[in-house]
Amino acid sequence: MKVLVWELCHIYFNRFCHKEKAPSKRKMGIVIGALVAFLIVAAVAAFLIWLFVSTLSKQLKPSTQVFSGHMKLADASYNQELEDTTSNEFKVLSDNLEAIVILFSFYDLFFYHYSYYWSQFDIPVEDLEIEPEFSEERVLETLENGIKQQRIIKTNIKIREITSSFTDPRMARNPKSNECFFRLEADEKEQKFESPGYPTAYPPRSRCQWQIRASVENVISVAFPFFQIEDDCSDDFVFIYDSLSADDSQAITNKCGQRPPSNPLQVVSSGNIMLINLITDSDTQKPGFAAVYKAIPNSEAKKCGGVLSESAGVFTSPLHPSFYPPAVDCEWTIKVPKGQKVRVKFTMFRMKEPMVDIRVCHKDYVEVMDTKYCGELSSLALTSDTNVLNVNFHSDESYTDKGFSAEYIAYDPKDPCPNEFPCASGICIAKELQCDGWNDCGDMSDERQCHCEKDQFACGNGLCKPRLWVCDRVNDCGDGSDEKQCSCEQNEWRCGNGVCLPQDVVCDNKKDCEDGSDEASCKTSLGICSDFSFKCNNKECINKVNAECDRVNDCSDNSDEAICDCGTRPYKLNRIVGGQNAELGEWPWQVSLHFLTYGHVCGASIISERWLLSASHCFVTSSPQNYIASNWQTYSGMQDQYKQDNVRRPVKRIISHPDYNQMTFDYDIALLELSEPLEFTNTIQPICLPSSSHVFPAGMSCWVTGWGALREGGQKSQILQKASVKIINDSVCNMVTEGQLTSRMLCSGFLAGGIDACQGDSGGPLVCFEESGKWFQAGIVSWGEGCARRNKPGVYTRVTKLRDWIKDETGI
Ligand code: 4AZ
Repeated sequence: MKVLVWELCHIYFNRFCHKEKAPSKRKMGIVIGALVAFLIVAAVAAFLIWLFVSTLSKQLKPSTQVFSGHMKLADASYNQELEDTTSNEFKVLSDNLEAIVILFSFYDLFFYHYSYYWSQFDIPVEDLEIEPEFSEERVLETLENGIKQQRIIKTNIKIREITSSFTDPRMARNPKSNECFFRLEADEKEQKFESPGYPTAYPPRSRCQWQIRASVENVISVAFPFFQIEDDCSDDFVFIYDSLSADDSQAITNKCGQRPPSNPLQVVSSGNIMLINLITDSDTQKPGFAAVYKAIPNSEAKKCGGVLSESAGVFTSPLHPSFYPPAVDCEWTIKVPKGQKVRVKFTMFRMKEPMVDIRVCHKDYVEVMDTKYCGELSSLALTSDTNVLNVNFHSDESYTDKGFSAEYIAYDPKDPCPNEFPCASGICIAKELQCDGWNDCGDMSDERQCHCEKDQFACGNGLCKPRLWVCDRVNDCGDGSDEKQCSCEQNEWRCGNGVCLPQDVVCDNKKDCEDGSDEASCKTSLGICSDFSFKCNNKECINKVNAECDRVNDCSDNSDEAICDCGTRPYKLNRIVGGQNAELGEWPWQVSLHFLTYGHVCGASIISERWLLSASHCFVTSSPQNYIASNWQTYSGMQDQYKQDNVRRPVKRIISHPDYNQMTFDYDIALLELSEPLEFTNTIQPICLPSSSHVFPAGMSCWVTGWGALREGGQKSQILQKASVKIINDSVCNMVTEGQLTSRMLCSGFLAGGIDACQGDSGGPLVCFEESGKWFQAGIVSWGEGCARRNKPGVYTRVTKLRDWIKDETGI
């Protein structure tokens, strides 16, 4: 303890060195520093991994700062004897190290354990108040000064490299304790380990570590076939390091939540060591994880790059879709015949790291033609200037991710897109999509320099948009010009359909505009009830858009937030760009309805354990058989029609809306009561039903899902499909459906065509994600003229209009 004061002077410079401070030792708060050393299996150089813990303890509020890092020992070859703390080899090395580390100015150093090197400090409480920061920089600076001074002492050990970073104090393990600590040796055979209490539940406040090592020419691969940790990463999480200490500069990843089997966590180290930490603080009981680990040859794990000279091909980051290893560099040279060029399209791109500015990409990146790309990109397509294109991939020492998968193709620059339109980004799109008002290229190049047709509006910025879209309250041009000429006089209010009314009609508790827009968001008219207010159970009215389940208690009886266990998907999902196959658990409210021996016929959505929502036209047909409940089976938690891992429930009762009209498809809604309740799981969850006042505005992007036909007149899909579609303005919708729209219907899709629901999707949900973090069902797939045709969007049953009927029939 005595030397400690001197030591702190060194770290904290001279502010602590006043002599009168020294006697206050007894009043000192406790500052513990631990140096943890581990000698790693390395042929020519050994590393010293250290963990420095300082507990800054004020009388009532102790706080802990943990610094960890590693030192690389040059010229100290690895020797098995070093594993044994009683061996002479260990003693010699530790004595030498101690001599050096003392110069680092940390005191009370001693070896505790065969693998740990540890030290402890106290800092006077009053000094803590004087000196603000016990910073990463200061610790590192002190350590580096020590290295400089090591030259003057006679030892045959050289420290070549040293790192220091702040670490979550929960990651500091008492080296004397073997509680929940495991040392694993990886070899080519896959072996298993599990979190404590798996698969029932891990205990709260666990601090577990798995140190994995392999022989020197290998790296370590760890996959988690099962992973279910609490959703909030600040309480419970798994932290994986490319090191044997919790050194943030060597972090591979930090994960919590649940992962479906289609998106397992799979990580690889850069060398022959890895540390896995499990921290659990919450009392929430989750099953934890099951993991498998093995050693893979270094050369195999980091194999990447090369010359690609085929006219088309695919290349990926190392080990994709598993996480790529840290510290890897790859270069691909795509070389196609002279006169041709190369187009590269990234079908998946994910290199996300904390604290990285994606405009700079100073950590992991892909570099193409002098530009670095990182983060998560949904569309990246590039074209070369010549017949050669170099693609470089770099991963640094910390944090890795799934990486990328890319397709390339050689093309003739004179005709880059035979029979298609060439976007500036290099991708090709159908010719008809040029100048149709939609940004199909993703870079707007298909919408520039267009000559606007008669039925198109010339935007101020040179774009052409369908005239139908003018004054629809959606800024389609991007510069607002399509909505400008629609404005009313200064003291007037413009309704959704363009009609101008005096300003005082707004929030006067009377619906003046046909679409009710004058009463839709009247925050100030507290308590006044209109058709557009949210009605609390106690009859109070909330004049706020989409007040239900938005995590704000608006009703004094809290009924707006009472039934909100819905609209969430427990699984953390892959985001693969391009594909339209849904993942298992991505749409956990989606149900497949099978009829007699016909297999899948219609879709439905789960609204409670006992009730499904679907379309009347699936049940009310020319055949009475369709209305017999026992002829139907429901499958929940399904993604693949041919897989059996789903939950079957027979139907007890079908309730079709009494006003359903077989001719017009008005009131196309039905409820199915299940004969046995569902149990909610990761893949089976209810969707939120919107209140009757919920607004899904025109232009909003929503998702439609189903196993319906992949194109008009085509086969049904085996794998659940998803499509992002936009809510279409009602007057536009009425126009394109030639007046067939009723107030129980809404349109969604694209006037340009191409994306739509189709036969077999009927009864399935159209769902929209709200800012509150929940999914709400806006529509039920109902009808449309064909599928994905131009100016023929899908028509859906408007759930908000039939919300009260659902409540009357089911109580939900
Ligand atoms: C159908 O026949 C169907 N394009 C469903 C949706 C649409 C068309 C047809 C919308 O079930």
